[in-house]
Amino acid sequence: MVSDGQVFPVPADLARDAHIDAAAYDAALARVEADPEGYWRDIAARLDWITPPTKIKDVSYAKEDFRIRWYEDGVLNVSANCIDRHLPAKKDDVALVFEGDEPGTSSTLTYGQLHEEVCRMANVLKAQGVKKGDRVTIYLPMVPLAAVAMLACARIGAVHSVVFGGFSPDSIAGRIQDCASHFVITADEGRRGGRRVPLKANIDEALKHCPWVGKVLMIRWTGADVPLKAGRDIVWQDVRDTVSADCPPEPMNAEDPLFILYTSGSTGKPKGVLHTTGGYLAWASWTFWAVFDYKPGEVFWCTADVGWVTGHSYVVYGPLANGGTSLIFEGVPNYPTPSRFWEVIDKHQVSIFYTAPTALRALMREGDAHVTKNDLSSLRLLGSVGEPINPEAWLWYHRVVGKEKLPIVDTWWQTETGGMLITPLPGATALKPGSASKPLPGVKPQLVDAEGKFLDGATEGNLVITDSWPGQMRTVYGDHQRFFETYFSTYPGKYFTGDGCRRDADGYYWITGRVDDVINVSGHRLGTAEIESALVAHETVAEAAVVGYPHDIKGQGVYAYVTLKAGIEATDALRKDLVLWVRHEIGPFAAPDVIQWAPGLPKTRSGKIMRRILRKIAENELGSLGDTSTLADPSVVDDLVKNRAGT
Ligand code: 6R9
Repeated sequence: MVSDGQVFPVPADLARDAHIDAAAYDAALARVEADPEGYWRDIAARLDWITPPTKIKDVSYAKEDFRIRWYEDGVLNVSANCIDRHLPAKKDDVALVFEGDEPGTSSTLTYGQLHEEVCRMANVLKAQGVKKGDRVTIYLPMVPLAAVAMLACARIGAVHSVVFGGFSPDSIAGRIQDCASHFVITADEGRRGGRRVPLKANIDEALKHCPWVGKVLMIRWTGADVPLKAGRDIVWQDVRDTVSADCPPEPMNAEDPLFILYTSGSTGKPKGVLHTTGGYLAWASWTFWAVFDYKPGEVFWCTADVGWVTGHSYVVYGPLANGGTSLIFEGVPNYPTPSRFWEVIDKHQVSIFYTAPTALRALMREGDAHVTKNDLSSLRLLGSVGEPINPEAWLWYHRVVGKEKLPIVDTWWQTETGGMLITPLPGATALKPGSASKPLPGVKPQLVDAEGKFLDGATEGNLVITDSWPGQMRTVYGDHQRFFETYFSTYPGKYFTGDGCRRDADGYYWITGRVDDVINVSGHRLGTAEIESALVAHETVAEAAVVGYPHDIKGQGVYAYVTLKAGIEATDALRKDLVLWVRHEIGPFAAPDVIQWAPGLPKTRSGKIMRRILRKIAENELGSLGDTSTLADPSVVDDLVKNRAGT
């Protein structure tokens, strides 16, 4: 590994002013061992409780008495914690900065204004019959009203399910069905990279399969002339002023659900990851404060969409729970030019910038001048999330964006974890390019072998977490059994992350990527099974197997092996058709990069597809295909190797 030896110490000035320096980190590690109850109580004390919790933690990962509960007798409201508690002191402070897709379109929302918008939307939801515990599906562009919609749900105790604006009508319908939501919040259209996204049209299409959805609240955003369905569709701008500008926050139990967020696993349909109120917010709030070392008045910019967990925790809940200023960007990194990110940083004087390696790799290719022609002196700290960052991209980020001065926090976490678990603390942790470094205090990672045996010292294995933290997911919505089976049955008594990982002699963790059938394409998490089922739903396809392969920009690309039905001709036109089909079935980001026609797939005699071999062929590691003798028909491998598609 090129950079193992390279270590970047903590800059002295940063350590001096940081919330947590090396001594404080060590003290926290010692405290959480000596007095876990007290440590976790203090984390919860960051929040404003209506009734502070007296029960702190009640967790068992064992099958017989499986349960995960944090702060279970506490009462609070998330929206009150994100807004009301900062009032009146921060009434005129900016909560959200908005930067539109087109340069020159920006605006701000103060905490006072945010309070009014959230209260009004909460009252509209109530007036339309939405009650505590109801699920509300949100399908919006990256605009401040997306945060408002989430907080409005939280205010009245409704459970939001945000669906990323890139998902297709079919994917939306599946997510509405799974949680039986009766209410949808959307916009006429979104904007992205100079193009329009037909959000309302996608909802209309999705709702053909969800006739029980009684109401759609549509925000006029681009002003496009979209049809409205009488009796079902309501326009936000028409109803906003018909309701009161005040809405008392609903007292919620700490373990009441806050949101559902669908994410891909190795098998089956996407899972509804459920997060609850107290533990999730405590963890989002503390990690934002600790890892970004956030100071009042700073502008924080996380480029993730609110449709993903990173947007939930670090665009909306973490920053606002800290009374911070969060920037919401509607656009993409390369529109209108590859300078856009850096121009936005100068324009809004961003202090802390948090993005994904895939964006950095794409921008790195465009040359340094796009970055260096901007000032960037407002920046104080950089962050990375979503996939392993290769040392080359890390070093470029550090040198060109960070002028060799700014620390980079490479934060490892998952939808399931609610917030960061393994990450440097900028004032405490020396950095190694490509390593997410060390666990946060109270987080207990271990590496295990295939049998679940703990591996000590410098080693490589599967990453498990042996004890709970407040932000841990509580269940798979509607399928508690699946929650247990997916995460706690592979290695009994431990939470299995699905990631492979190496630990070096200094105890630094290096995530090596997923060890299951999940792939990470441009930081978007995709189940290969989902893409396969989309492909076989096409009338020409008999069978399909999808694997990931290394992709320079996206991290991983989608490589699909497709067996056509008898008599169907394998043409380039059909190949294009299938790519479009997957875009249409799931969303553009899931489209295969490569389709290889496969007369047969390598299967064991019991009919199981040997993905290991397919992965090797896709990765062009033809010398290490391994043992193919157990295959029902070893000759299919020769054909696949011979006709391998160039990547
Ligand atoms: C937050 C988020 C989770 C998966 C995770 C891992 C990968 C995320 C990473 C990282 C290496 C990092 N991942 N952060 N790998 N270094 N800093 O991305 O959630 O969409 O659920 O994806 O992403 O493989 O298991 P999610």
